[in-house]
Formats: sequence, C-alpha cells, structure tokens
Amino acid sequence: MERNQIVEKVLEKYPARVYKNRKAHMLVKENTGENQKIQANTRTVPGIITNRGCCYAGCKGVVLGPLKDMVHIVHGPIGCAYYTWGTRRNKAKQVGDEKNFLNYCFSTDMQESDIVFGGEKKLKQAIQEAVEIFNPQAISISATCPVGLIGDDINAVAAEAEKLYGIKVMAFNCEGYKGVSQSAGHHIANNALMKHVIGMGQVQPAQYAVNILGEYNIGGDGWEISRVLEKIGYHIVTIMTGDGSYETLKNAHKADLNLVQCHRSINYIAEMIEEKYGTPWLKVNFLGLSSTIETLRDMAKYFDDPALTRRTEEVIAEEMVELEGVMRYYKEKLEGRTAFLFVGGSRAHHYQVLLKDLGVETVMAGYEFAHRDDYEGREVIPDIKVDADSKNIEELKVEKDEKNYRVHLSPEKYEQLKKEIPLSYYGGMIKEMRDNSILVDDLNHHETEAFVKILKPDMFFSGIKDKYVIQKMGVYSKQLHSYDYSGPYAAFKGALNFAKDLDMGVYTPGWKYVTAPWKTEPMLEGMLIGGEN
Ligand code: CFM
Ligand code: HCA
Repeated sequence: MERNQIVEKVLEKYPARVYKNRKAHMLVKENTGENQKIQANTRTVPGIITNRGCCYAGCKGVVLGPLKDMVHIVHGPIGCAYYTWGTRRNKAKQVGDEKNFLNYCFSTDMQESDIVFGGEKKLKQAIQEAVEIFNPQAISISATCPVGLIGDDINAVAAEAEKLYGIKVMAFNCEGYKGVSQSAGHHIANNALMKHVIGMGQVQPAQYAVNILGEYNIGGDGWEISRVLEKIGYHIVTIMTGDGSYETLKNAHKADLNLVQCHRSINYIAEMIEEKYGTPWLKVNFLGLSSTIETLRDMAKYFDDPALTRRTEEVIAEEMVELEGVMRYYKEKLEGRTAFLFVGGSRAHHYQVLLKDLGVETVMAGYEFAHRDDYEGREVIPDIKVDADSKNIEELKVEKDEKNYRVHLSPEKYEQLKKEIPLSYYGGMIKEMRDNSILVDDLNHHETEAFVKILKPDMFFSGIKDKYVIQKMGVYSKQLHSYDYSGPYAAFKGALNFAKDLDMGVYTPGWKYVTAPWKTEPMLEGMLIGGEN
C-alpha cells in the first residue's frame, strides 16, 4: 500500500468532522522540496484518547521541578503533586553547600473542604512550614485545575509570603486546563523565570561560558553532556533545568552562548535572553553520535578560537576511539530495522539521528504537543496565525538591558555564521526525514494500533501510556521519556547505552511468548477500527 493510502485507511472510519481534523495533523513527506504544512498545537477532539499531558505538567513537572534548591509547592490534590514528582526522573547532585530538595514532594494536599471553603489558608501554612523546616532561597507555587476553578489567589499569597519571609516566592497560574497541553506550561514557566530570576546574579563566568537550555537530565543525560563540554574546556553557567538551580540560573545572562537542546520547552527564554542581553543561541543535538560531533564543531565555529577547535577535535577523536568498534557491532545487529517515534515535543526528532547511526530507519514520527515550527522550522512562525494558547498566556515583551547587554559577534560575523550553523534558528523535524515517511501530530490510541498493524515496525518509541499496548502487539516498545529507568542516552557514552538497550530489547527471548495479531488475524482490512473482528 502507498503511504498516502495507509493514512487514508487509518482515517477511513472517522466521522467526517473528525476525519477532517485528524487529516490536517498528518502528512506523508513528499519529494517536492516545498514546505509541507502540518496542523499542530490545537486542542484534541473531545473523546479521543490522547497521550498528551497538561499545562501544569509542562510548567511544574518539566521546567520548574528539576530546580533543586527551590521548594516547589503544588497547590492541589496529592495526585497532581505525585504525578510531577514520582514519575519525572529529576536527577540532581548536591555540590558544595548547594541545597537539594528534590527528594521531597511538597503539596497542600487539597481536600473537598478546601474546594468548598477555599485553600489559601492551607497554602500559607504550607509556605510557613517549608520556610521553617527547609529555609530555601526561593519557593514556587504551582496551581492545579481546582485552584483556578475556585479562584484561590495564589499571586496574593505569594506576594505576602515574599514580604514576610524575605525570600523569592513565585506563583504559577498553570492550571492543567490552561492551554492545549504541556507546552502552555513551558511558556508560563519561561515567562516567570525570565521576569524574576535570570539577570539577578552578578557572578562572572570563566572563559567559553555556555548555558544548556532545554536539557532535563533524564537518565543523567545532562551529566554526560556536561562531562564532554567540560573536557573540551567550556564553562557551564547554568543548565535549564536538569540538575539546575535557582542560584546558577540568576547568572544565565552572563554566558557567551545559549545551547538549545529542546527547542519546544525553552525557545521563549532563548529568544528573550538574546533580545534583552544580546546572547545568541545555537540549536544543538546531543542525541546521536553524528549529531553530537556536529554540535561540538558548530560550537567551536561560534567561538572561533584555534585552541578550542583543536581541543574539540582531540576530544571527539578520544571519545570515538573507544566507541567505534562496539557501535559497529550493534549496528550490524540492528541494521535495516524500522521504527516509529512518538514523543512530546523534541525527542521524536532528536532520536532519529541516534537510530540512523545504528542503521534503524524511522518510518513514522510525531510529537504530542510541539508547534508547527518544531515540525517545519522557525521560518513558519509568522504564518502561525492562531496560537491556541495565546489568549491564556502572556506574550512577555522584553527590552534591551543597557547595563548588561553585550555584543558577542559583529553583525557581519553573525550573518556569516547563520549561513554555516543553526544560530538562533531551528529547522524542525520534517526537513531531516526521508521522503515517504509519515508524520502524525497528537497520535491517538486508535491511530497507534492501526499504523502498527499496517506498517509493522520493529520498534516503537513513546511513553508509559502506550508502551504495553504496543508490546502486547508483539512490537518492541521503549520509553523515550523515562528511558525505562535506564540512561544516560546522550552524547558519547549515552549512545552506547542506548545501543545496548536496543539490542537487548530486540533480541530478548521473551518475544517467543508474544504473537503479533497479524499472525493470527488474517482479515486485517476489516479489523482496523474496533468492532468488526
Ligand atoms: Fe522537551 Fe523534555 Fe521533550 Fe518536553 Fe515532556 Fe520530557 Fe518529552 Mo516527557 S521538555 S518536549 S514536555 S525534551 S517531559 S524532558 S520526555 S514529553 S519529548
Ligand atoms: C508529562 C511527563 C512525561 C510523561 C511521560 C510518559 C514525562 O508530560 O506529563 O507519558 O511516559 O516525560 O515524564 O512526558
């Protein structure tokens, strides 16, 4: 079947309205060289089972949660607090006299009576307890759905607590329903960190100072990236936000370059720092050996210092000597296999490189909640007429900070470099995918099963919500959010961990005990959409 026919087959039994909606979220990459449009960042059709998370998950769970020296109070029911604490892999090390509160889950544990009579009193008490017991420099308060519905004024509580205790207390109106998905929460968190934290510090960094933005240290990825960068001679001012801290984040404006790993979650800050302080950003990808090497070379081009360039090549050579043989071994075992990737807002793109390094072809990829620019490149931003989140979320305007603004490159050099490296630019996922591959935004449960049955990929990379459904279909399924509690997968040593895990997953004898449905259900055509088999 042609790929376009496959898409039609998957969509065919939807009612007309749903068909129209979902079709706009899918495309087959064509060899036209033209920008191919995909609908993204719009609300899921009610009733469809989506894998997306909520605004609060993006704000507290992703961006704020990993900041280790802050107390993050969740104002809401305990389940919400637990979800963004126990299931997120926020790994952090305490260095020197730094504080690290990440082992604690702080919540007001709202009950029915708080919903009826209001929860502000309980929130004030929680702040007081946190201050008395933990003495943090800063506190975040994140609102969950009921808080917005009953109208607790968390901003007033935060302002009062800030005066009372003389520490930073930030309130985040990131109720779960606030936007389309996690990405609304990223934006809310970015705005407040920009307003209240970045720019407040005065610590001068060492030479070759960089920030790593959009790296959340899942499985220790941030540590492996830092190891490589420090070996070359870079100084990491702050990492946003995996193993990051409030204290280091204050100095983010002092770096010479911002590295952007996950564009979706942090592009707002990268842009605002450039506007306010003059720091350019570079789109990087530390997932995959070829992309890690390319990123390191791009960084060397930016700094344009022969000693740093030499050191970059030395480190690449040293790391690769250890890896080449063993990676070839895994490539031989995995070559020719096919994969589906469906992950949040950046990994579905980044991991394609790592898979390609291992000879695995991505036949279908999609994001849960990324925006059109993450698919098509930042050049489409002016065409995104209606941003479904913009009526709820402030579009923060920043101005040049005359005192702290620094010019890092002459305008000519900046323009020249932009032609060579992705400086303050992200090209998105589509351009890098092979012709004929399928892209699906906000893939849902029915579509997952239907595409798997038709295309029979050798492996599927996504999250906890669909992992076991897929595995029971006889297809190896690997979580790319939590890494199934393995990792790191980033940079050099991470690539090898990934190759080993993939090899184990594909070759496990366990597959003998699972039969793929298409082996026992020959009437595939009739059973794609429930109820007919
Ligand atoms: Fe960025 Fe992330 Fe992702 Fe994301 Fe997420 Fe995540 Fe993700 Mo889960 S910030 S968009 S909101 S890389 S939590 S660390 S794994 S969906 S692809
Ligand atoms: C979130 C967090 C999540 C969920 C993971 C998953 C994460 O968005 O709420 O569905 O497997 O990475 O922990 O994306």
